[in-house]
Amino acid sequence: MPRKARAKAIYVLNGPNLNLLGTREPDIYGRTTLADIGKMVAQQAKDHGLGVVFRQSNHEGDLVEWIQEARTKAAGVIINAGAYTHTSVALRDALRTLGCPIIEVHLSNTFAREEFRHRSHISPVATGLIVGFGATSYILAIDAIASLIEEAAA
Ligand code: CA2
Repeated sequence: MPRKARAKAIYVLNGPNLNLLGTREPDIYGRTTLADIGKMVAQQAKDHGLGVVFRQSNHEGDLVEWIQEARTKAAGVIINAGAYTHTSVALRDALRTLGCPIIEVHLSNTFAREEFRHRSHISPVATGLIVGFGATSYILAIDAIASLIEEAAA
């Protein structure tokens, strides 16, 4: 009997300092921890019949390697690259190699903040952006990516 192929998951990747969520700067980033967001995201994806791989790293190279892993293992990628959003050509190059939908998310409205946060290296290679809704940005991103995946399969 052939083994049943395991369905691909949504990769939710988080960049530097997002492990501090809920502990500092609640006026900007809210009181929800990254672990809380991970649970909310997993439940929302489950409601769409999707699995989630949820990861965070403070190291750019980890994020590059996880994006490369996503090339064969992910049905879609949701990424909050943190400050690397504004600096990393390496992340942009890695994301460009993906054939699946990519959603860029941010907790804060980066366009309402300092000028250096207005530029994103990720946006030009993303399918879409969701910014400024706090932890809800991630939930909206799950809904958006689920609908893109459903449309592509129809
Ligand atoms: O709004 C977002 O989601 C950001 O990606 C967050 C990044 C920031 O550099 C981007 O411009 C926008 C910063 C994440 C830092 O998170 C912290 C959380 C709690 C305490 C300190 C930092």
